[in-house]
Amino acid sequence: MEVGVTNLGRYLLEEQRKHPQATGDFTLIIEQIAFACKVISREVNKAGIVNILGKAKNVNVHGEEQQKLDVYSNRKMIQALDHIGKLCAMGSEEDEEIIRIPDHYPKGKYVVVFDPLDGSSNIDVNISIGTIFAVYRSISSCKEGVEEDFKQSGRNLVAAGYVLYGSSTMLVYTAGNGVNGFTLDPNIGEFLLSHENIKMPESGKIYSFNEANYNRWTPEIQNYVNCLRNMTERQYTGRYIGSLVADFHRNLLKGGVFGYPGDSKNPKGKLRLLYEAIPLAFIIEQAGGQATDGEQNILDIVPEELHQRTPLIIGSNYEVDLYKQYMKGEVKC
Ligand code: P6P
Repeated sequence: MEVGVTNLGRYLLEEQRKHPQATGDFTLIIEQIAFACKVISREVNKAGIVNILGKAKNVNVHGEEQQKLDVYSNRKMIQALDHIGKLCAMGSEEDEEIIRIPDHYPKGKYVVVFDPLDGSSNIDVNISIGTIFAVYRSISSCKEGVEEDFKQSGRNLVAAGYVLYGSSTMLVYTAGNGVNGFTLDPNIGEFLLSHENIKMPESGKIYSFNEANYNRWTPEIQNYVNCLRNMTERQYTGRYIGSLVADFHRNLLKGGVFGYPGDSKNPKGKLRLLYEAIPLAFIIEQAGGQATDGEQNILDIVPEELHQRTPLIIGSNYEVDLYKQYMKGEVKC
């Protein structure tokens, strides 16, 4: 498809036409997510001007002080989706409980989970942040008992994507037929196809770990990172932004590995399975890479509760395969 003049709406319609049974429900969901993220982008890009910086009064489910933009972004995502009649329920990093569709709105056959503004601790220092989302088909009756809708592995995903609020605002998503990137032209308010059929390099030269956690890692993880650091034939460089979407997006385009493993203080690591690891794992697998928790493919893990954490090692096949070999003690540098 012609890059540069294809907007997201046209791309979605072209894709929809490839599926004769498609009703347009999915197309509308993605368009509404894109709309919410345009609104979020506007606020993120003026946060330094309008006094939207600083801490919101309350804290989120994880005891972290909610930045006002966190709260705002969460509200925008919910408002964009709750009334369209295509969803059975939603799940958000910012809400402890499942978000039900109000009774006065019709329900639909999809479930959407999202981290409305990941990396929010970076807002005040003007570092790129992002929205992460994933779309499932509902498997419940969608009356009560929708909890089971959120206990689906990534193998059931219909779509997953993220929006990166960086030097430009970019939406990257997959519906299981490759990964495509759309860059927001703020002058016309449209996401334009800019990165068609993104493919992850088989290997890279970037490793992205928070090495401040080094002393809490297992010896196997320490050996792996030391190996990358000392591998003279490949000359790795360390890059760590501390904003998952930004670290992920750089590696998706350039190759390499991002890791937030478990450690002696947080055995399950810090990142969330349902609305961080699984969506990114779906994207990376569609782009030719892979994601593991160290023992199994992230996409094979069935979530047991909305906010559970998981170790996440994600990136190019070479670096992730090497990690798995280190975890099994099969290799030493
Ligand atoms: P640490 C940001 O708070 C976040 O959730 C992710 O965006 C990021 O990858 C991670 O935490 C950074 O965590 O412990 O390295 O600051």
